[in-house]
Amino acid sequence: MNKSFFPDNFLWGASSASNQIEGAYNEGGKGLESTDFVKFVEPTDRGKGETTFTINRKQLEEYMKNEEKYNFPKRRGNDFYHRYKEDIALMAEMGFKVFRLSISWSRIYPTGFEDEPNEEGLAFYDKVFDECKKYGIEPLVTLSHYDFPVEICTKYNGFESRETVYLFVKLAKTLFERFHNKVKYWITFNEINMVFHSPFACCGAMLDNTELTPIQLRFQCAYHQLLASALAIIEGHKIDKTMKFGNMLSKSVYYPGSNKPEDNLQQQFDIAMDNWFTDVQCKGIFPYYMDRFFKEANVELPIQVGDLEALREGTVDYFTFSYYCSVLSTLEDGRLKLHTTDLTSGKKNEYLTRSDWDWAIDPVGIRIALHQIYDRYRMPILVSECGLGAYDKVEDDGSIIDDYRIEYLKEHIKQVEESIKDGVDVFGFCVWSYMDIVSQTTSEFSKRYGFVYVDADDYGNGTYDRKPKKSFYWYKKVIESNGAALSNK
Ligand code: BGP
Repeated sequence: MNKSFFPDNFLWGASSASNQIEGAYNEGGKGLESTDFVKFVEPTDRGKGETTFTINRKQLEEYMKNEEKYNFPKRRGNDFYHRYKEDIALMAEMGFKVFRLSISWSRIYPTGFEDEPNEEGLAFYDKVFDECKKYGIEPLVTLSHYDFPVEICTKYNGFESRETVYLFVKLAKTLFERFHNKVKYWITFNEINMVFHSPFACCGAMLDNTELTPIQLRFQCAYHQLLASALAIIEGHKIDKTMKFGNMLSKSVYYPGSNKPEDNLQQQFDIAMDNWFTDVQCKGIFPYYMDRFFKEANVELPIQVGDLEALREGTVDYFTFSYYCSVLSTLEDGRLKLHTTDLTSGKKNEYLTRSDWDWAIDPVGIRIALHQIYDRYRMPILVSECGLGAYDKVEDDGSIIDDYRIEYLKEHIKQVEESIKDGVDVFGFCVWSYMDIVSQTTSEFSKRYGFVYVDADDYGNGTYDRKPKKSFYWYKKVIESNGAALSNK
């Protein structure tokens, strides 16, 4: 067997988000959340004004009035709420050391505005953490992963308002006080920089529910999340010094679209925009180049007295990021621009193959990402998401032979190992996802990421029974051997 270069106690596992797995959207005292109103759009209708990731105020009102007319898959998830015991037992069978999950805000504070938390919601997560503990699995908890009590969206336009910062800190304090003995690792916001793509998904803000320009709205929401993250970390450290807090970045690796200096400049700009978030979260400072950008884009950050001190104090203890693919940066019309489109648009890299959903497959990119991050921040890093969404086929004998997923993961994890050999401090790797779950961007069930097949379709048909795929047994061996068996079939 090959030698392993992964450190002892390396956190092997997988990730999830409450709105994509739990279902039970109206059980246990839970309030309605933003993702309960993101409908399924038939693939043939996509791109015809029908968005799958973002909704506006007008749509939200229609969906609230006529709920029964639409298919909202995130209300169903994969039924984790009822099957968490079975699911965590499967994770344990694979040998997971860590399970990343998020807390549904509206399970704890149904509208966000209550003074007292919903005990039934807290009790549910208590049971989940206890179940993890039973198998020695470390829970890694994201406080906010793309879901917001819907009243915060309609009333405050999500993180446009500073009031939402305080509601979030109230949530964070409640969770830290309740769970500090059960949860050591926390992440404040999932993919904080995705506000460029979807202010609704990332911050609960709708572009037609505001007086602000789209760019002011994006940066105002982002600023408020950075502040909320820092304030939560300050509170967390006061409650229990042993808790560790991480940021999270959606890390697309940018390559220049050509060797034209202008494309290199755009690439540098794209990286710089991501660094704006992480410089604040990791170093507590704003990078120098943003002053000019804000001035020219007419953006004003709503900084108040005491904020800068809080941002300096509430920095993170470790770095996390999701990585799925690389993208090409090209400068068009001679103007540097913010990357607000999705991962499939723009020029395609001729050297890379693409997934069923047209995302470039680029294992070397994750090594580049790890170096870019470590070189700038010198912090322990955990890869909080990486995986392949694909159509899976159930064979006549019931098996699911997902060799393409094994290949994808194998090549990416090998590159993580290379970076460890290079000297990067990586302490964990979470695959997206542990089993099939509802897709975040398209709300499909047929975009499958898991080691375990779930018998469900885009419309909620199926038994929701679980069945390990071939990759399940492969990952089990990888974990058992602490990475030494990576190349095995
Ligand atoms: C990330 C999100 C996840 C997840 C993943 C895959 O951006 O943090 O929630 O779903 O992307 O995306 P999708 O489900 O759209 O394929």
